This record gives sequence, C-alpha cells and structure tokens, in this order.
Amino acid sequence: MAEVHIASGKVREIYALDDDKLLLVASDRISTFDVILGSPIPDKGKVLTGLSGFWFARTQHIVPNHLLKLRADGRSTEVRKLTMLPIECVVRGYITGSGWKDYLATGGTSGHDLPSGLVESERLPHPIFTPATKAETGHDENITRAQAAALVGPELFAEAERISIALYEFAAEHARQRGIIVADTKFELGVDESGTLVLGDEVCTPDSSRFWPADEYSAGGPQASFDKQFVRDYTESLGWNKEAPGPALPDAVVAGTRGRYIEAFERLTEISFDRYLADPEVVLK
Ligand code: Q0Q
Repeated sequence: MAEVHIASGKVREIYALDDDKLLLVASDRISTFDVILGSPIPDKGKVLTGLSGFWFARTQHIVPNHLLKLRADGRSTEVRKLTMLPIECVVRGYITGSGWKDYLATGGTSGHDLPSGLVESERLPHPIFTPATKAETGHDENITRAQAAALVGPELFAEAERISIALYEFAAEHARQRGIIVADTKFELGVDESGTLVLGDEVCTPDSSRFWPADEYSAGGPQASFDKQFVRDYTESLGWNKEAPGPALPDAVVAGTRGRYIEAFERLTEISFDRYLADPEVVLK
C-alpha cells in the first residue's frame, strides 16, 4: 500500500493509505512543556498504541471507534478516515493545569462555575467537559461549552459531551482501582460518512491525559507525573529554560521513563508488555 504522509504531531505521524483509511504511527519521541526532547524513549510509541487499543476494545458500548487494525509492529494503527470535530474534547476530574489557571482568574473554566475554595489538584465533585480549540503550536485554548456548541452544532455538542464524560468515567475508575489517577484527558471525536460520532486519535494514554500515581496524591499543589516525573526532575536540574531544543537525557532517565510507561501499560491492561510485543492484538481480546 502506498503511504502518503499527511500530518505530523509532536510524537506521531499520519499517512493516507487510501481514500477512506489512514495509518497512525506513534514514535518513541517524548515532549515536555511542548518541546520534543533530544532522546527517544524506546517502546514509548508501542505502549501508547497498546493502551489506546485496550480502551478502544472496551468502550464500544459507549461510542464506536475508528480502529480497523493494530499492526504487528505494535506502534502503527490503520484507522477509518473521519471528519474530525474542530474542538478538543477535554474532560477534567481534577482541577489542575490550564483549568487551575482559569479557576484562579475567574472562579471557573470553560464556563463552568466551580465551588469556591478549591485547592490545586483537588478532585472535582463531578467530571466536567471543558472543550478547547486546537492550536497549531503551543497550548490549546479553553473555550466555553456555548462556544463549542456554536462550532459543532448543539446536537453534536451534547452528544460529544455525554460520550466524553462517559469515556472518562469508565477509564478513570478502571485506572483508579489499579493505582493510577487519570486527572484529565483529551479525546478527539469525528463523524463518519453517515454523520455518526466516532472516537479517534489516542485514548486515555499518558500523552493525552495526566496520569498521577494514586499513592502519592496530595491535593494542594502540582502532582508528580506517573510517566514524565524523571524527565521533569532532570530537565529542572539543568535549569533548562523550557525552550527548544530540548536537552538530551541520560541513559538512567531514559531507562527509568521507559519503565514507567511499561508499568502504566501492565497495571492498566493486566497484560505483560512482552506479551503485547509478541502479539499486539492481545489488547483487543
Ligand atoms: C486525525 N489527528 C491527530 C493527529 C498528527 C494524529 C487528524 N480517524 C481520523 C483521524 C484520527 N485519529 C484524523 N483525521 C481523520 N480521521 C487525527 C490530532 C495529528 C499526527 C497524529 N489529526
């Protein structure tokens, strides 16, 4: 099959396989503070691809998805071509990151009035849908639910919100029982030729979500990242100005980070990563 490269993300590539099919390839690149670092994390792309496949296979009762085939390399997926919604479908179970910044400035985020007196990283009474517009570079911009509804239409918006919250609640509960807090996550939804909403992109991975180790959780400030903390601590120790080019990483930081990705995979899927490498489709069963 002739593959025509059509888009690059920071850590992923998209190719066109034919008029209706795309190939998503997850690299081992890692980015932090929106900068790609100088060292890849071996197998990171395979871990994230396996996790997305795991969630796709277990959420079809909530929403159909675009996955057609998980290739033997464990990092490439053949997917149905969709018309993607022009909004990022973000769900937050905890107030942190840009949501926390909005809360300090306005008492809410994406138009949600939140309880007063919340502390950073506090769990919200209920998960909230906080849409954002896609920014080519840098951070997405949080928009209100009304703005998002104006962009996609009220019916599609209502369905996208319902689906996104249901997906988050399903994944976050599964993860919490296995020692990982999914603080927030970003879904990409699209419509197929019949106008049906379909889940695309990656699902509840450490790259599309904030993963926190549950046993270290303590509201009142920023939380340790389950997967990226070694990298953050190292780049912090360099006094890195958080601008490109990102620094190269010592072998120990690369190996430790690889271990955290594999630990997240094995905790959530209860499948050994070696078994996944031997037969990636094991996550779909
Ligand atoms: C699509 N992306 C993400 C991206 C750069 C991934 C467009 N099924 C689809 C998908 C998916 N998934 C997309 N378009 C049409 N049909 C996904 C943001 C961007 C690299 C990898 N962009």
